[in-house]
Parts: sequence; structure tokens; C-alpha cells
Amino acid sequence: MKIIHCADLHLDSQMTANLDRKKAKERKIELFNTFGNMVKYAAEHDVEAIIIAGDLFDKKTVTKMASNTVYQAFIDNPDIDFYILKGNHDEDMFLDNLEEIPDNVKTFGESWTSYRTGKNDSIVITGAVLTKENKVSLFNELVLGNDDFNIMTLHGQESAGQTKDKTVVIPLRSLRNKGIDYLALGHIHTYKEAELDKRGVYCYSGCLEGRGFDECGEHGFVLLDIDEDNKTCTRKFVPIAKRRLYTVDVDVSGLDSSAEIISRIKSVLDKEKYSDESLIKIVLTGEVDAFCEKDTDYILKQFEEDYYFVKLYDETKLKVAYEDFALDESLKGEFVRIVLSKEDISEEEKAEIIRYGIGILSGEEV
Ligand SMILES: [Mn+2]
Repeated sequence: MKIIHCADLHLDSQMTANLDRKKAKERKIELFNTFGNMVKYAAEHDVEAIIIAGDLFDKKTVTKMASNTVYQAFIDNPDIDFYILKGNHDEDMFLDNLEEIPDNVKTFGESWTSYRTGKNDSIVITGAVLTKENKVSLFNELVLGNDDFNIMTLHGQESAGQTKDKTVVIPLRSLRNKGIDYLALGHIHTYKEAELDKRGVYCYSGCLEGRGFDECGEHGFVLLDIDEDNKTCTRKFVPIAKRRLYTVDVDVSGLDSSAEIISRIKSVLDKEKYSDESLIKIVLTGEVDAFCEKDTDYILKQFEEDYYFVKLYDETKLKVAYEDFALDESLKGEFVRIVLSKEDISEEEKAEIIRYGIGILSGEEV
């Protein structure tokens, strides 16, 4: 039996953090389309169940369009069971507002709920919504059959040891040696699979689409193919995101002009071969001379046409060749000496003051 594990779709996200209104709207629609593409993939590949391990929606309130779109996916795919766990972003889930929950939609409450599925009903999907109240008792009450193929779904932050953390955590220790074969987790937005115990693994599928530059790289879902007779399973990560985000560090140390910096960025981007559908954050790093002519608006403009979205951060440090001026018997030299002698200014601030001051004294626009 094939099962998809996904999480953190955050449908209905506004997407306005980086994008202008038009593109934010477009990107918001793309999130729905990617959800649709995943369901389509499931239908075309004989997937019989989709586990959504929390954060299907971004907020408690869901637009009618979002609600209708997801509901329609359930109705249109009666051969697929949707196992939907509430996350920390969608507490008052839209299911509560539906007049009738379709038969192929399975939900979880605050105590364990288990569903049997697969050939001979030998696959058991168990889950619960973790809260501050149940997070201790829940794990004491957990009993799974040794002979079943046990999938568990939870939403929260993994934690190896004890924690005083207020956020809801997944205490991996309490889940070891309980008969879990696959722990389908949500909350962390990057794909990760690791060993739980001798028998099972735990896995964060990550989100389906990166939304910000804290969600760079590949995104998608996990496809499980379970052999019910042998109680084994193969797993693969299936990338499905429409777009990817990348943060690209470009070391511009020693360069003196916008033109040189543009050329350096070009050579770095050419090597990476990112698709023109990508969202790119270019970060300038390294040390540049105080007199480096660096117009970040102009530099950014050179790349805007090449990708869906580009932004540029200037995190370069100033390399001030104080010695060039400190002995200089000019007004510039005097200025540098005065700034350097101040004890209540940090080195970084001194560098900045010197840079602007020298600029003004050289007749530059500041
Ligand atoms: Mn999330």
C-alpha cells in the first residue's frame, strides 16, 4: 500500500513578506496548486492514503476559497483517505465548520485515535493532537500492536531529552521501543529522516512549498510503499514545489566597483544554474574598501529579469586602510586621526564614519 506523508502546507498564507501584491497573490495560488498536484500525483500512482501531519492551513480562519478547494479535493478523490492532524497554526480547523465530514477524511483528537487500513487491515495509523495538558499522559497511554505496521503522526518540535520548553515537543525518548515503524511528523519545514529505534524511523516531510528564505531548497512529500506481508516499507522523498528559494552568498572582498561586483555575482549564479522560476536572495559578503563604489539598487536591477524574484542584502564589512590616511597631513588625515582616537565608538562605527567622512571630503554624494 502506498501512503503519502506531507505536512505544513500553510495554505492561505498571504505570502507578502517578500513579494508585491500581484506576485504574493500568484504565489498564494501556487500553494493551492501544489497541494492539488500532490493529490493528483497520489491518484495517478495508486496512493491510497495521504497523511497531513499538521498546518494544512496557515491560520485559524480560513477563506471560503481555501476551504472549498480542499473540500473539493476530498470529494473528487474518494479512493484516497485523508488523515488530517491539526497543527499549531490551524487549531480551529475548517473541518469543524463543515456540515459533514466526508467518509474518506480521518481526523485525530487529543487522545490517541487509530485507524486500520491496508491489506488484512495490518497497517495502523495512529495520531493525536499534542497539547500542554496531554503531553505527559498521552505517551503513558500508548499501546501499539507488535504485529501491525504502525504509523504514527504528530505535530511538534522533536526533542531528544527533557525540556521545559513551552512549545509542544515530540519527546522521542517516550516513543522508542513502542512498536512504531514510521513516525510522520509535522512542524519543522525541512525534510529530515532519522532513526527512532531499532524498529522505526521518524521523519519530517517539510513543507510543500518554501515560502520565505528560511525555507530554501527542495520541498515536497514522502512516498511510503509498504509491503504488508513482510511489514517492510520503502520511502522516497518526492520534490513537488513549483518554485525554490535560494540564499546565495557572494564574497566581494577586494572589489572596487558596482561593475566588478555585478560580474562576480554573475559568475556565482552561472555556476549554480538556478531555474528562472526561482526566488533568489543575494548576500554580499567579505570586506570591501571604504572607497568601493557600490550601488546596491543598480546591482540588484541587473538580476531582476533573470528570476521570479530577487533581493540583495549587503552584509559586507568595511576594510578601512587607516594607515593610508593616519599619517597624511591633509584634512582627511586629520579627520581619520580624530575618529580613531575616540574611545566611545566601536570599530565598526568608526569604519562607517570614516567611510562617509572621506566620501564627503572627496566630494561624493552621500
Ligand atoms: Mn508549520
